[in-house]
Amino acid sequence: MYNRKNQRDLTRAEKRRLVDALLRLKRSGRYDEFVVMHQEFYVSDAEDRLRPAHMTPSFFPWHRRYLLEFERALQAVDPGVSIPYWDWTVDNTPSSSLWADDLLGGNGRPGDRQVMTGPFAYGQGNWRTSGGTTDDRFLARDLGRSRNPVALPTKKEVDRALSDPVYDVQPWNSVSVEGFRNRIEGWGIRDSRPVANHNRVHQWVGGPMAGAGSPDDPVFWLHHAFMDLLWTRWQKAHPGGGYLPGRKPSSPDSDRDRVFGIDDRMPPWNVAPSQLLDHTRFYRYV
Ligand SMILES: [Cu+2]
Repeated sequence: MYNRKNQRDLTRAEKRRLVDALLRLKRSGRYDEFVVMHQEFYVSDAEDRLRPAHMTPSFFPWHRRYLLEFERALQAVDPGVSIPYWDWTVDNTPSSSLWADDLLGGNGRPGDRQVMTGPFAYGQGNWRTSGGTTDDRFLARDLGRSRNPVALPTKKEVDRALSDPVYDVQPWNSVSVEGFRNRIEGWGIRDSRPVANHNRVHQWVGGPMAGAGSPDDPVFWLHHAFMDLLWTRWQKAHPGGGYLPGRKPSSPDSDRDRVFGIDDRMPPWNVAPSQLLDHTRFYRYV
């Protein structure tokens, strides 16, 4: 049992240890395996394949297990480290301490959006991204998306999602118009709703965070730890709610063989959502 802290409450020493552990995982090649895994499971609902990670009810449990695996890798390097969370409803500007030189470094420069400051700047020699579609190996960010500005979601927007008593609804994908899961995951492309909460944060950061190689930017872990924390808050607010669907949707639903019911085992770990509902077996949020 260990704690996950708000990143704004990390001490200097804790930031240093986290950064060191990230850099050591990168050097060993382990870090890039996690980027590849995220790309591999980034299946969209336009594809006729199993969909454990995105546009799907198992968005929360899949990412919980994914973060746990990553955290175990970090802790193999330094047992005192855990993944902090970034509450972007509060730390919502490019001048938040998150983006300082002692943690994640700052915004990308104009032009190629290359991050020039902090431990993950290409020029420091310790961070090559692996998931990009171009040959560029530098970490890029475009905080606020300069060409087509976008704002981080507000507490009000998050609270609206948290107040939905239903976990997820048919058709269990990116066009589910109600339900906590897609209100937080935030797909809005196909039915002209604005991109919301989780997805809007990926857009706001830009660079690799805007695509399937998003874990190439270490802020990914802090963002998804906050998603995980929001899931715990929703569970607490709606004790009778629970994960849905209880079973795979039955025929003729086209998503029958693509989404995971509560006891269906998710790749690549072969664990079911039901085994991941209680985070207090692993860690606590403080
Ligand atoms: Cu994400």
